[in-house]
Amino acid sequence: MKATLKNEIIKRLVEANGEPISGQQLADEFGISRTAIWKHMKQLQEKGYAFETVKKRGYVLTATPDTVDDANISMALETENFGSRIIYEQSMTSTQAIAHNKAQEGAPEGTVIICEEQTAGRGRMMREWKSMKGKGIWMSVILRPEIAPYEAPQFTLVAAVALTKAIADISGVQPEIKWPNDLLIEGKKCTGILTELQADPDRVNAIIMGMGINVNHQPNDFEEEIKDIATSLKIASGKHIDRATLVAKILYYLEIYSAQYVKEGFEPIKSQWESYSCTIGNRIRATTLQDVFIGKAIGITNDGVLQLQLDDGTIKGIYSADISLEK
Ligand code: BT5
Repeated sequence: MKATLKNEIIKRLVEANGEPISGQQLADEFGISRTAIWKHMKQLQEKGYAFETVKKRGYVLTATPDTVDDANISMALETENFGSRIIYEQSMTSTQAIAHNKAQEGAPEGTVIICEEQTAGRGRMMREWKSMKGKGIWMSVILRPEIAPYEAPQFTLVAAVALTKAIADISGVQPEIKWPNDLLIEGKKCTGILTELQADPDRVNAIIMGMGINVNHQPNDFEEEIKDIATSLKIASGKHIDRATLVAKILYYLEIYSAQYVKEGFEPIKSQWESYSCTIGNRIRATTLQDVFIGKAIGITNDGVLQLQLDDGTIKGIYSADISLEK
């Protein structure tokens, strides 16, 4: 779907880089009346965009709101396709739940569902995911790779690499990946990934890639239950991060790495994953649904399965688990 007209107007004013553009010029370029342009500008102002009107010469964009709305993300996008459809609301139950519905209705690959606040954000196994208003990135992306269902968990690792690179580019802080779905900074969780599937027995229809990132939280913003285990990019970098720019960068890397994965498999991405990992080489405890295994994490396979060397020397492949460091 094409970006909305309002997004196009904002993009045009950003590209003008401080040069005023007249209402007439915008009207001509977009093929609508000057009054229609004026109405769009008024609505954008209500959303928090600010314009200086330079006498007789036109509009200059002077401020954008601190939101992850579609206009703000669109103007930073560098993707071919991801993010060309963005569904944004102030408040959602869970972007994951809405993305599932949209995927079922046939939403195309790269559709983004994003909000300022989730009232029922969730982690794996229906755990709660805290999603404070205006502070983080709470988003789900619909992917439609042509892969078999058993390959889908690898997308968590693909997303982890994309997220790590985007966060490092924008905040200057390099997170570490804790297998399978956490990003940590100095041992504390800044990001959680939730990969869910819509599939037939032999074919994936959609992957719903959920990503929760603590961005501009101050230490006091975290709820009691997570204040000792969570951190944010602001706490780690000391600076306020523009969330919309970070979303655009995440989509940029996600598009590249998911296409690479579909074409070439996990192997080319694996070495990057390993370079960011804080799991490999450590003695860990892996709690699966059925058992607990303790051993040294010696690597991941080309399929993304964690290889654990148990104390009796045998190697155990772990497909899904919660892990913690073991002394
Ligand atoms: C995850 O689960 O880490 C996946 C989180 C995915 C959240 C995104 S937000 C957008 C999309 N929509 C959703 O509804 N979900 C996705 P898991 O590994 O099960 O970790 C959950 C645990 O992390 C909780 O039990 C808490 O201990 C902790 N936790 C909850 N909120 C947190 C936060 N904001 N920051 C750090 N840790 C948190």
